[in-house]
Amino acid sequence: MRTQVAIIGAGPSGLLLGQLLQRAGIDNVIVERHSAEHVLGRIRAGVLEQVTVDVLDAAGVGQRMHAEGLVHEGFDLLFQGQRHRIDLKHLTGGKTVLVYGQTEVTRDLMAARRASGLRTIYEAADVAIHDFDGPQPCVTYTQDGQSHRLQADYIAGCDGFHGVCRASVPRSAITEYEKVYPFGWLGLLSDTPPVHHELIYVNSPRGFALCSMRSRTRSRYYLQVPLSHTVEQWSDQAFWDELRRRLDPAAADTLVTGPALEKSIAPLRSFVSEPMRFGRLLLAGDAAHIVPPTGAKGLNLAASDVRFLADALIEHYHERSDAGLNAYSQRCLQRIWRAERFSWWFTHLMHRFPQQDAIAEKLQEAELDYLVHSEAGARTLAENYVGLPLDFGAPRGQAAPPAPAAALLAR
Ligand code: FAS
Ligand code: PHB
Repeated sequence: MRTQVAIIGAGPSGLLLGQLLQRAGIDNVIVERHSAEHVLGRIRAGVLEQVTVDVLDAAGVGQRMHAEGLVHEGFDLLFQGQRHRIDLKHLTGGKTVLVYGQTEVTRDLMAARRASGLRTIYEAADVAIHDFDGPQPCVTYTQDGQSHRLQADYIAGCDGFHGVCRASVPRSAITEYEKVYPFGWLGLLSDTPPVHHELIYVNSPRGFALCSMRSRTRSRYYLQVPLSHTVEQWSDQAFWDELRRRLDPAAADTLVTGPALEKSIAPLRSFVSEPMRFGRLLLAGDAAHIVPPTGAKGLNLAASDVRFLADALIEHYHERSDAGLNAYSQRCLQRIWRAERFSWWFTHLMHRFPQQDAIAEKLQEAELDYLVHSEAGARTLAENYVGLPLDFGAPRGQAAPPAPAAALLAR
């Protein structure tokens, strides 16, 4: 079998890249180790930046997102028992975020891929990548006991943090930066109306909590828990009782509880691998970086990687130029490190760290107090939360990045 681009992983990165390339007439095959149902069953991100919305529109999968997604113009910070609204729209000159779950994004991308007729190989075992430092890379895998080989011009490593692609790069060719946080997020999904019409980020003496949502009838809540905890030790009732203890009285009194549709504990880490290109292998999304979910950046960073990668591959095939491929790693990493810094800062601001001493708690409260009383302070939080522009930090006068090539071609 042969294709132009072999994509490893059918999560949002792989599916979005496949769709952008297909719309530009570039053949691609996705090789995924799990079933589509398994991929859809993972409950993850909930908040989309405008940059991500634009890329999904360029991929032709924006219809349901715009119909069902919830435009959010702000969120609340809750600390010392008081709620303070961060007015994103006012502080950023009109920008907002869209609440639309990663599961739905993935579902929309899967539907578009089925309609495109492109090949997606699910439940592929023993996936391995070869010769990506030469002109003829290939992917091997087994399925139904048969061995298969997929020749390609390029391999896109969209296989997440635990994937095979980054692991296949010689250690001497890659640098990894990592910080593991001493707590996890216990998440619960329920068919109950959200406790508030916007998100509430909580810094309480008992730890962090987040009140989020997937729709006006489906809620997503998180509690900071010690790394030693397992999901089995948290009954639904225990979850709701602890969430109430971390909320202000008004929210605690109006919280609607119900059975968990899903409950899981996610570890928190900051992770970046550099560079992101190794010959004809290019990494995108969680395969190259991880952020603590506090700043809602994981899925959004994956989308901007994919936009840069699709633009570069389209430029290679349509304009016979490798400028985009040569600049890919540097363009992604500049945006990645800014999101890593914001996610690290927001995580430190909102969580209680084990052995956190009294002064650390007072300094946290002082920073929160400053943020909610200073327009300048709140603006730094808001502009990072809605997502920095793609050309942020470009030398003055340098043109904004071109519209996604796929979007131009789609017109
Ligand atoms: P993904 O990990 O989503 O997808 C990678 C795909 O590659 C998977 O389908 C996997 O099965 C496949 N794969 C792996 N190894 C393979 C192999 N050897 N061969 C073939 N296929 C292989 N982000 C937020 O913004 N907010 C959140 O609240 C949030 N919560 C999260 C909770 C958890 C538990 C995790 C793990 C992540 C969370 N994230 C969150 C981040 C998440 O949304 C990611 O940023 C997003 O899934 C990135 O998408 P991908 O890069 O496609 O990686
Ligand atoms: C979510 O809804 O899953 C979510 C929202 C905002 C975050 C993290 C997770 O910062």
